[in-house]
Amino acid sequence: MNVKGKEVMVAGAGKSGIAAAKLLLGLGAKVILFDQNESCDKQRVMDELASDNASIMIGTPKEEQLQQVVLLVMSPGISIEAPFTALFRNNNIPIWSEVELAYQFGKGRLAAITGTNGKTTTTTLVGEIMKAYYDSVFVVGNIGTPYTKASQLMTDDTVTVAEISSFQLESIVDFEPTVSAVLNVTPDHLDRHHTMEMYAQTKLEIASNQSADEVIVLNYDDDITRAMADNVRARVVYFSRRELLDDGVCVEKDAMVLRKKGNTELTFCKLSELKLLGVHNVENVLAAAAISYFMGVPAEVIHNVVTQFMGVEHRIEYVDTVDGVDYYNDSKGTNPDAAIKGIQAMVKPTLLIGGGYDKKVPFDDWVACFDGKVKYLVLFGETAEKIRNAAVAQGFSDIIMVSDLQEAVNICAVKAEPGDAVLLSPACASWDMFDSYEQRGNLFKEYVKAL
Ligand code: UMA
Repeated sequence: MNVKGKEVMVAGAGKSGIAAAKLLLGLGAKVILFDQNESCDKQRVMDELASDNASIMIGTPKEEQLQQVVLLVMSPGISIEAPFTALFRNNNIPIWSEVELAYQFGKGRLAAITGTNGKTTTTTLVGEIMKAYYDSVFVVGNIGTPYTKASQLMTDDTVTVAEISSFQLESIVDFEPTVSAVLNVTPDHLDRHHTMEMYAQTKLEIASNQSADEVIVLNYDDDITRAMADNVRARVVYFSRRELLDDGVCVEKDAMVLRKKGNTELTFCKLSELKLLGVHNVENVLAAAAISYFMGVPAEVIHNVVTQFMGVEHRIEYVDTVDGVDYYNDSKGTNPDAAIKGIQAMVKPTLLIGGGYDKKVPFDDWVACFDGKVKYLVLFGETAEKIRNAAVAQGFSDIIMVSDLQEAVNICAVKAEPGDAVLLSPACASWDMFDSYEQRGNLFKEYVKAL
């Protein structure tokens, strides 16, 4: 689509909306940004865009404002079911997600990674591997840097590594990764996607335009992702932590290997060489090795990077030891499955801080994984009551209700004994009380440092 001189609307004036608007302005479009939040700082947005071809309005557009509009670009935080989208559909105006816009005007090859959990670690690791082998590499998407920020900097030799959320996949059109990956699908974002079937279907959109000469990396150990193989055109490469696959990337004795037709072709690394903790990270490294290998990176380069990789911020991140108590920040544990990985990685008696924005998912499986390890469960936020009920129903009653994160940290410091651990792993998004999981994690670290 040629947008030069044309009117394009962008929904949402957050990170994605601003980056999308800047890309469109660079392409010569006239951009009308709109945001439904009354407290959106219009001046700040206009200062950032710094263009006479940009304008911003609060609220949603009216029919009469759409006369000249050729495209609507959606920020990921806004559902494709938002009532205003009907107006655009009725006027036959295409609706693209911000990642579709980035893809349309980007260049080079793309590795796109989705899944409920492990996306950020896997994307970061694939990014590191790519940077060790290729000259022009961008790591973008849900990880925090909008994909549209990089589009105009790309060349035909660029490799883009994109973390892609289900939100971003809702309105893709031509988006076509060279290698895609779906790491796992467990309950999350059901307030937006309604059912697990619709959530999984949205995740599988990542492969909807891939052809037989492209690759999709799927988790063999997850029933939902394993079955996705039946509904894709791309060549399927499975990874498995649990089974010795005839074809795929898996664990053989103490090594991560690539197998073809029942034979071991090559070894990526030994498990004992990894610096990352937890079995979930074995899965992330298997996936990263598979994605990178099929993006053309030799096994020895993959070996060098995965054996040096230390993990990402806000994911079971060691913060400090205060009075003999270890504090860990797992603010990125934003759903029950991620939080299960958090508690499973703990080796000491743990005071667990949880609760947050209500995504309408059950907490029973999380509580079932406490496994005698949780000394106290400290709860705050929108879901505190719901989690307390789930815990009590399973006979767990060492629960402390607090009003905010600061109080949670303080009470943990009082209750913990030397040799214990305190883990912030909320099993919920942060949006009831914070802007983002990063803000929540950074505040946790500040409160710990101030103890
Ligand atoms: N807004 C509306 N109407 C709505 C909802 C939001 O107008 O119905 C406006 C808000 O007022 C705000 C703007 O939209 O001004 C925010 O847009 P956004 O929610 O899309 O947030 P961005 O700042 O653009 O950040 C987004 C991703 N956020 C979400 O998907 C909610 C970031 O993922 C991502 O890093 C960033 O784009 C860059 O690509 C964060 C996230 O929480 C980490 N993702 C979810 C997750 O990982 O579980 C999916």
